[in-house]
Amino acid sequence: MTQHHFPESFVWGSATAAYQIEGAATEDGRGPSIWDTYSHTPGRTLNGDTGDVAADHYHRWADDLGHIADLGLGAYRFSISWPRVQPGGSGRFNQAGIDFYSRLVDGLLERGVRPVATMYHWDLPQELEDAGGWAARETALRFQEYAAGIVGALGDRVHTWTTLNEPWCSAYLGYASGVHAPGRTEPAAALAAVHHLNLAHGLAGRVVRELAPSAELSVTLNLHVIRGASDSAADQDAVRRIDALANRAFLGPMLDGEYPADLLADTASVTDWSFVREGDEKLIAVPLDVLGVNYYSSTLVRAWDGVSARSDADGHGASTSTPWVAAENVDFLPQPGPYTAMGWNIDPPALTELLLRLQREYPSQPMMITENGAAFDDVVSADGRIHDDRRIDYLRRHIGAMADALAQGADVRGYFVWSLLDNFEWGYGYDRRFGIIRVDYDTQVRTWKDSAHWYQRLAATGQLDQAAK
Ligand code: IFM
Repeated sequence: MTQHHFPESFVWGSATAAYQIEGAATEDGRGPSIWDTYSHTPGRTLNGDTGDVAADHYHRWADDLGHIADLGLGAYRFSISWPRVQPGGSGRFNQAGIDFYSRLVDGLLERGVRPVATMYHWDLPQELEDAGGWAARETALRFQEYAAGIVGALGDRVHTWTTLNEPWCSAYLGYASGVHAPGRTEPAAALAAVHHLNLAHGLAGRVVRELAPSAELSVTLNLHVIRGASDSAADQDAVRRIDALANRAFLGPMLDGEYPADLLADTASVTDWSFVREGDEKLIAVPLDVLGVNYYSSTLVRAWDGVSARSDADGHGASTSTPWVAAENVDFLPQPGPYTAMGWNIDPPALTELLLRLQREYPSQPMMITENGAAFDDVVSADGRIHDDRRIDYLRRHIGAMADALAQGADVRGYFVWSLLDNFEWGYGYDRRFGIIRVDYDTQVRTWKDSAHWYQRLAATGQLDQAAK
C-alpha cells in the first residue's frame, strides 16, 4: 500500500455554510435572504425543507467549536450570513450579527483553529434580489460595502478571507436552471451574474488587501473536470465549450485578467457582454494568496447532433432547466458508478488531474481543497454508531488523489472536508447527509460518525494509510 505523507505545514480542516447550519432565521435582527424566500416557496425544496432551524448552530456554536477542537483540526471554514450582519444588503449593519461572528472567530482562535471566513455562500439579502440580484451591477457594489463592514469588524483575526463560494452555482443554478435561489431561468441574466459575481470578488478582495493586510485572500471555485466521450474534434469542442462556461469564465478574469475569447464567442447569441466595463477585468484580477478548489465528481460530454436521443445526465437538471447557457449542442453522458446519494459519480483520479492542470496553468498559485466529501444514506446501528465506511472510502481515495498531485508538484496547502455537520443540502433539504458528524434534527444531538474518528486520526498523524487502519 502506498504511504502518503503530507508536509508538516499541511492544514486539515472542515467546512460549513451559514444558511446550511445556523437556523435562527429571524432572530437578533437577521433579514430575509433569497434562500429563505426560495425554500419557503412550495415545490422548491425536497419535503418543503427550509433553513429556519437547520442544525441550530446559531445557538450551539460553542459546542460545535468543541467538536472541531476534539477532531484536532487546524482550520475551520464557515460563511458569514450577509443578511445577518447587514439585513437589507445595504446601509445599516446589525451589531448582534457581527457579534455572533466575532464570538465565533475568537472561539476558534482560543482553540488554536484558524478561521477561514467565506463572505458569500449564496444567501443574498432578499432586498438586493428585488432590485435585480446578481444580474445587476449594483449588487457587486453593495458587496464591496458589506465586505468593508465585516473585514473592518473582524479584520485579521480571520486568517483567510474567501470572497465567494462557487460562483458557478450562484450564477447558473440561481439564474439559468433555477434549481437554486432565486430560481430564475434567464440565460442572459445568468451571464450577467457571472460577471457581477466576478466583479464582487475583485472589489471585496481589494477591501481585504486594504483593511486586513496580514490576512490571506482566497476565492472558492467548484472547478469541473470535463472529459469528452471520444477524441473526435466535435466531442473535444464540446469539452472546450463547457470548460469555458464552467471554469474559464471565472479563472480567466480572476487569474488571467480577462474573459476567454471563446466564451464570449460561444455565448454571443445570448448576450453581447456589454455589462463588462472598461477596467473591470483588471479589477477582478486581485492577486490571491490561495485558490480554493471544491471537487466532488467529474463530467462526461459529447457533441449533440440535435437528432439522436439525448442523455442530459449532468446531475443539475433536465434540458428544460439547464444551467449550461448556450450549450444546446452538448450532451452530458451518464458515468459509470459507484455513485454517492447525490447520484454523483465517484472519480478520485479526476481530482489529481484537476490539481495538476491548475498547477500547470497557474504555477505560482498555491491551492487549497476547500470542499470535498460525500452524501450517503447513513444508518444508525444498534450500537448507536454510524459505520459510514463508504464515506471513509470516498475520503481516503480523494485525499490519496490529492496526495498524488502533491507528489507530482501541485502546491496544495490544505484540505477541508465537506462537511463538519449534516446540514441543509439546498434543494435536497435534510434528505442528503454530508456530515462527518451526524445531526439528529429532532433533538439536535451530534454523533460522530466513524468517518469523524477516521479523520481525527488523519489530522493527528498526517499519514493517510495509518488513518485508514
Ligand atoms: O452543500 C454544498 C455546499 O454548500 C457547496 N458545495 C457543494 C456542497 C454539496 O452539494
